[in-house]
Amino acid sequence: MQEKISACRICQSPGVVPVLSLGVTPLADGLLKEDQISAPEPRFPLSVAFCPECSLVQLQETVSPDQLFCQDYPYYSSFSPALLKHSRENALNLIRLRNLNSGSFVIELASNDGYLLKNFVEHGIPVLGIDPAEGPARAAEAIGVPTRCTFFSSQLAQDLRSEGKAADVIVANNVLAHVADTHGFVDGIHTLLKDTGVAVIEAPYLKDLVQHCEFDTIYHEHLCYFSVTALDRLFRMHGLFLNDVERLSIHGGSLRLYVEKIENVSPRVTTLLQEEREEGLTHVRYYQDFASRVERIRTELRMLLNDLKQKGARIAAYGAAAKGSTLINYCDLGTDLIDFVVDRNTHKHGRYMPGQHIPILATEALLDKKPDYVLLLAWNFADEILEQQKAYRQLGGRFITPVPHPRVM
Ligand code: JHZ
Repeated sequence: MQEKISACRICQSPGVVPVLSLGVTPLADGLLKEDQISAPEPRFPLSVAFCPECSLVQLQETVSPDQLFCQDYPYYSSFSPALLKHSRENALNLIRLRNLNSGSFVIELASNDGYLLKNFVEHGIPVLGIDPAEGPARAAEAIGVPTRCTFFSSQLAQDLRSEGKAADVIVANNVLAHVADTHGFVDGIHTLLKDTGVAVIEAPYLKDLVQHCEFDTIYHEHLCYFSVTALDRLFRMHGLFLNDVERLSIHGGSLRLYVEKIENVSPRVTTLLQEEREEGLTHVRYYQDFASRVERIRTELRMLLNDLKQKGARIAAYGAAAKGSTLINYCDLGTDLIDFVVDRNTHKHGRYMPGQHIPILATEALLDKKPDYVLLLAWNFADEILEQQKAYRQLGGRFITPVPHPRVM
């Protein structure tokens, strides 16, 4: 099921302007089992638009959340050591800054397999995770992170409030962009937050996406691509204030937002708002050459891989990431070019990449099969992966990064 928006997801203005189309693609996390590869796969248009009124960059289509996130969702945060480290530092920092203790309450929206909340549990701080994906939610429970397996909404927030629950800290990482009912979600945060509480939210930063041409992070799960300008307006519509912001390098460049009920805006927020205005993120012109830069990456990447293939090279890929699915489908990289994809996530092994049906194997396959080149689909974890694959590289194996320009590393 899919619906096309008729107005901006935040300000409801009808005049959104299309800026990029990535064609009609399968669902990025819809990894296939062996018995599914001969059946037709659902495919949906993947096109991005800009709202001149509130500056929100957004997908024009909404695929049903049940289809995207519930059963069989293969993303488990804990398979990425760098993400675990990043999340632990975030948790320890919050414990210190907010003086959290056994009398506090931390709620995480999209808590996945408990990768972050486990750090609060370890310090005796009561927590609740909320996540609709069954497998990851079960994994969280198994490590002692209480989890409700459901979508977060304004209704759920009201239900929790009537159970007497209210949060000192709400964490919501890489989920705000995923929700179709953006207003219901933010309203729910307002309901669930104590008057003195803080919501700490991470989301990929639109400016990094455009500057580094990270077009592969566009897929049906990501409905919004946020600037500080659009976020500031969104929170104010719900009586919340974006009081502080940090820029992070995770996932190709993200924002960490500190949102509260009492207005106390730091100069870091005003500086970013001003920079966005000066650099033009609030105007459609900023996005107009994006589509041609994306096309150039496709042409250059196909040329590079075809050239290597013609010279007799064997090519694999690393990371059965959602962004990898956008990349291989938009660039039409199939089994004629890429023999297999490796990934550490055991839930992905034995499956096939959506659309192109490239098999997914354990990372040991790189040493077993010794491909000459590996296309780095999870380029956002390049440092960690290159370090981890030292043995393969010492045998002469080379990595290729697709963005911001395809090149052999
Ligand atoms: P990764 C995810 O997207 C999920 P994806 C989600 N859609 C989102 O919003 C973004 O993050 C922000 C593997 N790996 O995390 C694990 C190794 O095998 O970049 C993953 O399968 N070895 C909610 O899926 C994949 O690569 C490693 O050493 O695009 C990385 O996927 C490491 C570090 C990762 O994001």
